Amino acid sequence: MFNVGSGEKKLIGAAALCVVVVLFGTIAVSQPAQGSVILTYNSTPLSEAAGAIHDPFLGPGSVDYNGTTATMFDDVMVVALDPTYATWVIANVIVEITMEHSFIGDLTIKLESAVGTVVTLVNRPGSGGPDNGSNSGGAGYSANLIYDYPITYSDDPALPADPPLPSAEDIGLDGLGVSLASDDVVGQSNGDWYQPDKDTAAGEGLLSAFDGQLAWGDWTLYLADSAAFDDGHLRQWSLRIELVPIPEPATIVLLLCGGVMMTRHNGRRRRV
Ligand SMILES: [Ca+2]
Ligand SMILES: [Ca+2]
Ligand SMILES: [Ca+2]
Repeated sequence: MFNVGSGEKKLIGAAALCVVVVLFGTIAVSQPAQGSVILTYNSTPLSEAAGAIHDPFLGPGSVDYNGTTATMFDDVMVVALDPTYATWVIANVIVEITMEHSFIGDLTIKLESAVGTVVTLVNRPGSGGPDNGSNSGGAGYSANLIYDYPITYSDDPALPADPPLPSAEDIGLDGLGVSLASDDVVGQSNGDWYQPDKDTAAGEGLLSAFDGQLAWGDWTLYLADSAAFDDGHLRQWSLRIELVPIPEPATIVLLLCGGVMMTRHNGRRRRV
């Protein structure tokens, strides 16, 4: 049997209290659906000319995609601060893109959050080429995107998981895994919801990478075309952002408990 002094008893008591409070805090925090809010933002629609996505070899003055966002077509959308949720953080992001293109396998699309995290939504689906703008690795899928069939990118685990959303790398396949024809429309004869591309060389394929961030500020959609012939246009995109409150009570208790334990621990060491 251990002899426990009054100091140790207080320490054990504080630790036990912390465990209890943290447990309750964890339970509260593990229910993000309670008290979460979903905010939706739509970008300003672009004219045909303003939404033209650069196709390589278009001529003097053009900048070919080289794998950097600086060489991609970009469209910025402001997610303005909502004072009601100023300190809430991202729990989920879904993005819908309305565009047209006559060869989806040419496309690389990325989304950058307000704090600068870049996620690759799709990288030349059907092509094993690297994410560097080179036209190597074979042609991708030849099916088309049209304005009437927007495509949604999501890795929300709460969405139907049976079957799970297909990877955007398979966006040009029908339900049987067969390539769509070159004049078929993605989302018309196959699904219009996809998980971000897991094929990307950049390894940035999860929208959950935004979780825990503040949403306020400029979000940027980037698009690039890595193969000559066939091009397209962006018209509009939208963000569905789920926010949850920062788990303040549990966080504060955790910090307080940590401080108490450290103080007592250091105090004991100093007396030895
Ligand atoms: Ca690919
Ligand atoms: Ca086509
Ligand atoms: Ca092209």
